[in-house]
Amino acid sequence: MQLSREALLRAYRQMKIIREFEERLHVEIQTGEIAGFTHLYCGQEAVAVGVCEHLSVEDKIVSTHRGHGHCLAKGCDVNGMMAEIWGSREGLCKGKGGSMHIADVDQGMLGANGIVGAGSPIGVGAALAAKLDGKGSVAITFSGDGACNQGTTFEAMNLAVVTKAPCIFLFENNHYSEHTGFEYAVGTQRDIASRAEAFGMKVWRGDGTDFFSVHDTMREVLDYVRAGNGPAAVEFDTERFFGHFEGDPQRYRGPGELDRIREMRDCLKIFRANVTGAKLLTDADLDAVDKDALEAIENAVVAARAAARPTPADVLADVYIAY
Ligand SMILES: Cc1ncc(C[n+]2csc(CCOP(=O)(O)OP(=O)(O)O)c2C)c(N)n1
Ligand SMILES: [Mg+2]
Repeated sequence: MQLSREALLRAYRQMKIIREFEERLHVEIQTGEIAGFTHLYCGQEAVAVGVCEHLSVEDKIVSTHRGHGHCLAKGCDVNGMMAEIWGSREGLCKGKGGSMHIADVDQGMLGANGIVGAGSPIGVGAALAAKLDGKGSVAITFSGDGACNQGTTFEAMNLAVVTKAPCIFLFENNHYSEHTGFEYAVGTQRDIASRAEAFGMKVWRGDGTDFFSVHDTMREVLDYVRAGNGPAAVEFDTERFFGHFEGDPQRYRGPGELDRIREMRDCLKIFRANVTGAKLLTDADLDAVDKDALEAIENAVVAARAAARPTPADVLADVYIAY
């Protein structure tokens, strides 16, 4: 299905915002101003955006330790995200979550997660709630190629099948689990989707470096799950441009690998080539979005840097719900 000019510009802007957010964090983290561990999503933007452009706030997503892109794509505020990572009181979680524990329930973003594989059971719970609501909304759990080996993921997939939960198990195969290649660590012949299929659900596969492949694939997956057929799984082949965490020297990469993926497998370059080649948008249209996204990120950094930090008196607030 052909997307409107407005939808194409929006998708590109979302991807570009994530890219600039991550590229800027990569620089800012080296100043020492940002505390905590950070895993950058740069390179995988087409997956988060190709998925979330189909969703409403009623649909829930559950993210991972590499969650900034999922949050931004699902509608979390850029300034609130940046302030959260800076540890500010004005952050989305008042500066208490930081990079790996950002959540925004109002946007249907149920949380990033420091525990690999912990998101899948949460997603099944959200999907069961959606099933009870009966309004056709879904839950999507993002997982990596590493998380596909976790027992929690297996249990969640089985539970979703037997309860016919409208849950989508979405695997972003970026070829590494920390420093371990998926060729070594995933026993099913490099194939994650077939593993999900063995649990009794329908599966799809797509090219995670191509926004259109993700978006088209997700239209089919979502139609299937929203129609009440139970869960589904989808595997997208993608690339991460930075280390596993910020500071990772990446000695496990092959010679020239990073240059090659930045050159050949960059979802932003691929999007630009596709839409300009098909004369849907011009380079000038996209350059204007680039400029706008850069400004938005610059403003977010200035605001985050100036924002107040939590005080000692804030420490025990928001820990427990008050009834
Ligand atoms: C239960 C658990 N085991 C190990 C870790 C340490 N750890 C953090 S991220 C990660 C790799 C995850 O790989 P993958 O699922 O492919 O996600 P990616 O980092 O590629 O996005 C590991 C082993 C953890 N956080 N939780
Ligand atoms: Mg991985």
